[in-house]
Amino acid sequence: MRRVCVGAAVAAMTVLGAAEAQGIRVDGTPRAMPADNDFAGYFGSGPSVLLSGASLTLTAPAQVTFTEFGAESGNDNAFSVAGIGTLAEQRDFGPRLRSELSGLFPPGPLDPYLAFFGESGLRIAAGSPGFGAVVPGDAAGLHARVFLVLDDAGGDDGDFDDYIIRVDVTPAP
Ligand SMILES: [Ca+2]
Ligand SMILES: [Ca+2]
Ligand SMILES: [Ca+2]
Repeated sequence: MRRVCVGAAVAAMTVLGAAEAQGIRVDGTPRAMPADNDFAGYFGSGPSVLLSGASLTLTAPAQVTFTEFGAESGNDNAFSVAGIGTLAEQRDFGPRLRSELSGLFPPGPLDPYLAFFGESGLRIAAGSPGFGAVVPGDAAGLHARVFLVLDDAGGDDGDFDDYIIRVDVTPAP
C-alpha cells in the first residue's frame, strides 16, 4: 500500500516537472531599476530584474493574457497584440488590473505580435530600446508572469514606467 502511495507521489512530481518547462523566456539588456520608476514596489514580492530591449519567446503552446496594470505617463500610449487587439492607456496611475487581451500562441518568438505605441503613434516594438520587461530575479529562467514596461520616449528619461502590461502564461488548454 505504501509503495502505491509513493508511486502516486512520483507521478505527481513528474507532471509538475513537465509543467515547469512551460513558460516564457525574456532576453534583453539587464539594467538597474531606475530610481524614478514609480512601480518598482509593485512587481512582486521577490527580487526582480529590468531588461531593456526585451524579446520574448514561448517554450510551448500557451494561453497568454495581457492585462493593463498601470501607467505613469498621462499620455495616450497603447499596447497592441497583432491579431487580437489593442489596450489604450487609461491615464490613471494604478496599479490595478483593467482591460485584458488573451490568445493561444504557438511556441517560438512572441515579438512579431507585440508593440507599444507612444505619442503620435510612435511604434516601439518588442526588442527595441524603449520596450522593457521586469522579470523575477532569476532572469534567465522560464517565467509564468512578467511585466512589459514602456519607456514611451524611447529612452528619453529611461524610467520604464510609462505604460505597464502584465503578461500571464498558462498551458494551452
Ligand atoms: Ca517615473
Ligand atoms: Ca519614460
Ligand atoms: Ca515615466
